[in-house]
This record gives sequence, C-alpha cells and structure tokens, in this order.
Amino acid sequence: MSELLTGHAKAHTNIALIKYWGKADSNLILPTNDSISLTLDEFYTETSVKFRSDLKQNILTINQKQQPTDKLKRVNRIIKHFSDMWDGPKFAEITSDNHVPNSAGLASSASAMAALAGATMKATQTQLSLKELSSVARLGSGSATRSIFGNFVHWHRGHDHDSSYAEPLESPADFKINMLTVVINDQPKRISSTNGMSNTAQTSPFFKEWTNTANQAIDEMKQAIRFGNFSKIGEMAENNAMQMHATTLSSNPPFTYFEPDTLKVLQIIQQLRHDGIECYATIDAGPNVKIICQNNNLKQIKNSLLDEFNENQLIVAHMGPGIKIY
Ligand code: 2P0
Repeated sequence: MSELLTGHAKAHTNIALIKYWGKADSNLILPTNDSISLTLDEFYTETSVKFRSDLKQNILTINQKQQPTDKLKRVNRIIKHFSDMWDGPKFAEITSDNHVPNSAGLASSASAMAALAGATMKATQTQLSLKELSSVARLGSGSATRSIFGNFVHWHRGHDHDSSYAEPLESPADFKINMLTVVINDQPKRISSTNGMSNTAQTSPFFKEWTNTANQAIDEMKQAIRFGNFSKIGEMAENNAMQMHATTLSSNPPFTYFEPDTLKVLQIIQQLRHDGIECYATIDAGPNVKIICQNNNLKQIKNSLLDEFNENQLIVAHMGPGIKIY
C-alpha cells in the first residue's frame, strides 16, 4: 500500500484538582483513584501521524528533534492499538510540536499522548467516541486520559480498559478560574511521576488512606464544579494536593518534590487568604506551585509574589478546550 494515511490533532495539557496518584494496573495504567482536572488553554501539543508502508518501526520527531527509538515504548503502544485494527501499514512517522514550555513546570505527556491518540485514530480512519479515545490515550500516560476533553474533566478509574475513561463535567457557563504557575525550578524532576507513585504505593502506610480519601472527595468536588463554588473547589484541591504530598514524605525511603521556595509560596498564599484575597495552591510531582484564583484577585496575588519572585517565574493559564482532530 503506497498511499499515505495521515491524521492531525491538537490537545491541551491539564492540571488535576483531585490528583491521580497510584496504579492498580501498571500495564493498562488503571489508577487506584478517580481524578478531576482542569484543561488549560495556553499549553498544548500538535501532532501529525503519517502511516508509511516502507517503515519497519515508528519514527518520532518532537520540536524538530528526532527521538531515540528506545524512548518510544508508550508511543508504540498507541500506534499499535490502532494499527492492529486495520490492514494498512503498521508503522508511522510522527511529528509533534509541544507548546508546553518546560519552564512552566507543566507535564507535556498529557497533551502529547492525547494528541497522538487523536491523530492516530484519524490516520487509521477508526471510529471511536471521545470517551473511547480517552481510554486509548490512557495507554500512553494516565493524565492524558483527561486531556481529551476541555474545562473540568472526571477520569473514572474503572476496572479494565473500557471502564477507565474520562468525561467532561458541567459547570456554569460564566464560571471561570485561572491557574497561576510559580516556576521554582524548571529542571527535569529527579523522581518521575511513574516512579514516585509506585514507591509511594509500595511503602507508604498512608497510601490506602490517600486512595480512599481521594475517591471520597470526587462527588463533593463534582458538586462544587456543577455550582461554580470557587471556594469549595480551591479548598478541596489544596487539601487533596497536600494529602498526595504527605504520601511521599511517609514513603520508605522518604522523598519530597517540595523545595524551600515551594513552602515560601504556600506561606504567601496563606497570608493572602488571611488578608481576604482568595487563592489556593496545588502542586504536582515537582516543586512548582500552581495557584488557583479568579480574575478579580489575579493582580494582587501577582504583586505579592513579585516581592519574592521574578515576573518571568509567573505564568498565567486559563480554562482550555478539548481535543481537535483534523
Ligand atoms: C495528576 N500526576 O493527576 C498527577 C498528580 C502528577 C501528580 O498524572 O505513569 O505522567 O504516565 O500514568 O500521567 C502525572 O503522571 O503518569 C500525573 P503515568 P503521568 O495529574
């Protein structure tokens, strides 16, 4: 077959308000708890997939740099998932442009794997619902499951491939929240999310409690999102993030993603709240703090941070859309 079969997709990254932390099945990437996220508009990945009958393996180029083939394990899974379903070529040339600045301390695997799944679906002319596509994105990276949809998203942990999927959550049309990232360290983290959650699940005596508490928080967070209750969303997100990070400190050997400046930002946030300026923190598997806030307080929050940090350490992102496939 000499004809070129191509697909393109654009997917945005997301930040979890109730975090995914722990795998029930590391092969299928089934999480131990449900999670809820917010998709961000400023950060995204655009990917093209072109199946070619002359290839013996997949070729991946990210931001014009060809990637070593031993780094393609997760990419190969997604390509194979679709190419097993057709009689066409089995391997593809994949070109990806990441608009997720490393300096933002935001993960690009979520948008990258979601865009790859969407582009491959298109190239192989497979008909899947977005819900089914979210399950396939999950095979590339857990957080990619949620990047198929825009705004607020719920990832159901499920118990097998089909039952572990994401779906969008309703929120009031005029309800908007922002995410202000304070970049503390833009270097790659020492302990990947994958390893961090695995160490924690195996050794922290609090891990089971973390899982139960996160699962129990889901309905209340969904309710807060449905009614656009900013205070409730913020409070719950901050609590959940601190609970996740408590599991790393209680692991054996213990570890933490926090750095001294991480705590400095947390103290600034607490002081701002004490002064009546509403804002809340969430932190992923790295030292950078993401501040959840609304438009009316953004300027004042930035001003307080500028006493300790530079303007170029502060990055504002807004709610973003779901995947575009073309
Ligand atoms: C989240 N994180 O819910 C959590 C919070 C990091 C901390 O999802 O092993 O890169 O590929 O499924 O998706 C980052 O983990 O991990 C992540 P894998 P992933 O956003």
